[in-house]
Amino acid sequence: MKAIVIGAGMGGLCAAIGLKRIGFSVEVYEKVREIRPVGAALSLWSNGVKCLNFLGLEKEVAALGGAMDKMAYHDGLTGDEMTGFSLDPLYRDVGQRAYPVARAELQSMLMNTLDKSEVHLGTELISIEQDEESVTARFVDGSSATGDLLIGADGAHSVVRPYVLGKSVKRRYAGYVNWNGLIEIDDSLAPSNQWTTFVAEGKRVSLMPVAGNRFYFFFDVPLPAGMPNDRATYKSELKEHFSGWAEPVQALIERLDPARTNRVEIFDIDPFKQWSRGRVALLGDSAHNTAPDIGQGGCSAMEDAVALSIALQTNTYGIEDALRRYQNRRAGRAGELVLRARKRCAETHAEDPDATHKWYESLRQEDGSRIMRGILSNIEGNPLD
Ligand code: URC
Repeated sequence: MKAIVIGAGMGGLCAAIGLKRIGFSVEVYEKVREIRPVGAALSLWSNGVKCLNFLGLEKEVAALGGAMDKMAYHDGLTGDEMTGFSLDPLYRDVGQRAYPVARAELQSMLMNTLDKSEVHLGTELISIEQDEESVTARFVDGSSATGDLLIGADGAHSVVRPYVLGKSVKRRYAGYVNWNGLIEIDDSLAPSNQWTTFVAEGKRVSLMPVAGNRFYFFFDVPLPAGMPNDRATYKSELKEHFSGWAEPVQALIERLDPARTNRVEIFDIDPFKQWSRGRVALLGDSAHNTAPDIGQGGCSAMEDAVALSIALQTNTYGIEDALRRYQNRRAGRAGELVLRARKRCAETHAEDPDATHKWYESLRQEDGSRIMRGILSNIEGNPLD
């Protein structure tokens, strides 16, 4: 059996690794010559880590993960701690730590797990054809690839998605801009083993440890879409948006390197249930483009990869049946996470200022149990609980 995977992002590579493990041969096709993720890092909550463990990458992911032992919220303006607690009870409940990781490092670790000959960079898909026997992908350069199935792991702007759905879907602007990057850990910014978030005015600033003595940082600011994106003004814009905020936030803005900071307008897509068409199925952002507000986008793609290999391990009734079972197993859960992220996004970014004010008040009463219950409910329901 041969699988054609379109897209060499995290989802596509994990799918290829999973399919190889069940004996499929794989060919991955990626349109760009070099993958440049839009985010500097990402949260691998315990469900994502379990998926990588299942794919045989336990040691590798642990080596990339930051020591996120604790979590805290601070008032962005005064700097006062609103709540702070150990994440250990959560990790014990689910049987696995979480690992924030640098995206580029995760990407190259996954890439190195495959043979070089299995990944074709700079090969852009233009069309798909299938019949009872096989599926063929045709590429811009005139080449083509034929296999038993095709996985569309080609991201938020997927070309495979309209093929599967028979129509295009619109992305929805989530209402905020996210600046993100990596910075050397320094205790004057936040404790080195803590996920620290400063909140006020419907904005937030967050620092998460990743391996190599670095924090992943991100700033969220509710803003209209389509404003100019100019590196030269990142610092002055952030200084203005966060004027009057606490000292660690000012120090972070001062120290960040605009040349290596990303500015991303955040979009998501209304969940949809049709992920497969015959021998073709969607996976990762092409199937469930989410806002990053619960840190589940990458994890969900990894869950897809594991569920796909589990579904395809049994193909008594053929590939189409296995892909339909994969779709039926995944679409509900992944869609639910998209909607949860949307809900958290609304509360964090003051879509309703009163609700956000109430949330700030509740953080001051929080001992960690309510927040950990929320995170737990995102983690549970994964294919490897
Ligand atoms: N929660 C996360 C978030 N990760 O676990 C993450 C968030 N990354 O709210 N936001 C973001 O950009």
